[in-house]
Amino acid sequence: MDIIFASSNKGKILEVKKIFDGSIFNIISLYDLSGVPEIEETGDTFKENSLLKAKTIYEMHNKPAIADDSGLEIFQLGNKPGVYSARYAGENCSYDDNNNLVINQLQKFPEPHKARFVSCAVYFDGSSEFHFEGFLNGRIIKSPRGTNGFGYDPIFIPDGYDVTLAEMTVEAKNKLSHRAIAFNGLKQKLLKLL
Ligand code: ITT
Repeated sequence: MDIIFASSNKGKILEVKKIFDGSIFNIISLYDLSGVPEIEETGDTFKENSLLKAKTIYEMHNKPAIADDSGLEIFQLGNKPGVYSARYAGENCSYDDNNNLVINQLQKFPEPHKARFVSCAVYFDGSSEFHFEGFLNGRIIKSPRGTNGFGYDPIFIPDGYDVTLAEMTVEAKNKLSHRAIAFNGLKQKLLKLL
C-alpha cells in the first residue's frame, strides 16, 4: 500500500522510511513526486500542523498521506522553541543557528538543561484520520557533538545515555526517538485497520 510522507525534511524521511521498511506500506517521499510544496504551518499545536501537512498532500495527490510535526521543548526556556523549532533563529536559519541560539539562551541557567522532543504523527486518507504522539526526554549540552541526524540532534543527550542523538546511527535513534514511538503507534493502528 502506497502512503505519501508529507515532509520536506530529509532527516525525517530517512527515519520514517526505515520504520516502515519491510512492512506492507511503501513510503513515498515528496522528492519522489512532482515537487515539494511550501506548506504554511499556521497551527498552534503539533497536531494541527501535522494534520495540515497530511491533508494538503492528500488533496494534491489523492493518496493516503502521513505527516510529522515535531519540535524541542526546553523546560528552562518555558518549553521553547516548541512548535517554532524549525525557524527558532529566524526565517531561513540553519540548524547551527538554532543550536547556537539555544546554547546562548541557556547560559544563564544552571545545568542540567532538561528538555524533551515531541513528535505528532498523523494519517489522513480522505475518510480515516488519526494521530499518535511520541516523546523523548533528555538534556541539552553546551557544545554540539556528532554529525548524524539533523536539527537539534548534536546538542541533545537522551536520558540514560551519554551520547548525543547525532552520535547515534539512524537505527539506534529509531529505537528510542519521539518520532519512532509516534510512527510505530501509527503503523500498528494501520495494520489493524487492514
Ligand atoms: P517538514 O515540516 O517538511 O516535515 P520541518 O523540518 O519543517 O520539516 P517541523 O516543522 O516539524 O519540520 O519542524 C521540526 C523541527 O524541530 C526540525 O526542523 C528540527 O529543528 C526540530 N526537530 C524535530 N525532530 C527532531 C529530531 O528528531 N532531531 C533533531 N531536531 C528535531
